[in-house]
Amino acid sequence: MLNSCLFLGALLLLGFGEEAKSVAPKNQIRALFPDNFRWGFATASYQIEGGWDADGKGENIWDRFTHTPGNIADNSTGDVACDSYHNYARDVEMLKDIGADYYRFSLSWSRILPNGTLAVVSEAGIAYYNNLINLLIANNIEPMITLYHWDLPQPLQDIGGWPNEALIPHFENFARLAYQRFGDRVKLWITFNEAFVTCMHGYGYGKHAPGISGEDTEPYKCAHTILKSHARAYRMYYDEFFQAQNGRVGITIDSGWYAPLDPNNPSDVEAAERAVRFKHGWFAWPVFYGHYPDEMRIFVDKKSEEEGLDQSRLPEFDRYWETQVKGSWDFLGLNHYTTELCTYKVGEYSGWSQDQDVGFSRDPTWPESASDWLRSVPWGFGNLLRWIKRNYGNPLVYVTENGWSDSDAVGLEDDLRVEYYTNYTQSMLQAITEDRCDVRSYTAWSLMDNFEWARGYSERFGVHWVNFTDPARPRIPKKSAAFLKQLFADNGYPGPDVNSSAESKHWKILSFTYFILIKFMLG
Ligand code: GBH
Repeated sequence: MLNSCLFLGALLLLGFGEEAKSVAPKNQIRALFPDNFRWGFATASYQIEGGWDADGKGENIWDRFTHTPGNIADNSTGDVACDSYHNYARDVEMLKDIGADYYRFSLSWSRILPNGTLAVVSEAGIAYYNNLINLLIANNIEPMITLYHWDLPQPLQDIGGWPNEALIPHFENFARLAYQRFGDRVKLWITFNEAFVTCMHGYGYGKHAPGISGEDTEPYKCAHTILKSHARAYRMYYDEFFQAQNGRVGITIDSGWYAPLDPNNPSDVEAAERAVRFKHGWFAWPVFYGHYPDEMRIFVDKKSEEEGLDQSRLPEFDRYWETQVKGSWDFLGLNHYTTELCTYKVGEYSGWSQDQDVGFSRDPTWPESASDWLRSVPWGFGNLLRWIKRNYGNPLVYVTENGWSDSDAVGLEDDLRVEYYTNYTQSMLQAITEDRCDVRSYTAWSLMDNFEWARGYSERFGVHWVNFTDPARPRIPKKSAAFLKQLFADNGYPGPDVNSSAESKHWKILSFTYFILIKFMLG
């Protein structure tokens, strides 16, 4: 009798145990981010401001590019965009309401310097940013400024743009003016956003302004100028401003995660590693170590030689620039969106995309966004963070962008975006709590729908929906805004964690079973 009772009890335990497990959220970590972890949103000047020729603003390469028919998917422009030039107070209200700790926005160089040079300084342009900065601070939201998010003054393109090293002193002058005029209140500076995109899409593929195609050499030259310009802006801050202003300067580098197509195939594994080095390493390696990654050096040098060139297409930093560029960071800004699969594939022509001998693909089961390049692959984020920790000695990382696109039709019920944010922040949380990656802030892209470059308004990344046909450009919070508001307020995913909640259930079932058993035995 006793035996059969125990057997019954054990069965009950097993059965209830299973049930307890299945009600727990699947694969979710219940944990908080570190106490000092910070949350924010990002935008960029050309994508939101509009006011393209307001109050003396000069023309930039995106004005020129969008005003040339055929360049933008829906033939749209950023002439008005979200009209934040007139609506910045509403943007601050949204940030306040959602509980953002900081706001990452960029300066329109030609709004401040209409010709790109110090020849003319626009006080109206400076006033716009002063008003925004002051309102943010009054609302307890810290400003984080990106100096350059792709909108080069047209006159500087007219002298050759980023492939021309003559731009270095121009950028240095612009940066100095920004430190001078805003640095008393702004303590977080990002020199460049995604130089990769500027160089490859702008000067290689020609899909972004200024629309130049010349993959073999132009992007490499562009990157070289940008890295030097970044280094100058970084060093100059320390020489001229740091003592008085005590801010921090970094650079934002974009990278996907690159995984081997077949993890059991060593050449796929090597291809994936090479892909991360060609993408993230192209910019980050010089910033940390003063030179391009060895793999890039070996591959591009070899191909250049085979092409019969007397010089490698990948330039080199001389001793002076090596010491300037090396160590030019206080934090590493990281923009991450997606993952690609890699295999060994000999390049077909000359240029960055072919020099690495990698073929890229996506797993068809990965959820699709409205952007053909963007799939949801949350584990890639954690892997990239761990790769950064391993390769650069666990640097301080600010995630400066991460986000998801959908189409017009989706509207306010943006469940896929909520899912993306959930899964990606979970992957980051794991990298922080379990692998001790030094990530200290997370910035969602974007505060609101905006001008998505070559895709116009056809791909929406915002957590606020913007009506682009209404002159007032009203903004309405989507489901994802409510989700992030909660995440920010909780600083993670609180609650009894999966194990302990299952455990407490376990104890209840156990005592209940023994109660029945004892009752049975006593008759
Ligand atoms: C970031 O780029 C940017 O910093 C931000 O401004 C942008 O809005 C956001 O992500 C979302 O895209 O139009 O076919 O030439 C992320 C990397 C690189 C992805 C350029 C889109 C253009 C594809 N982006 N790419 S195409």
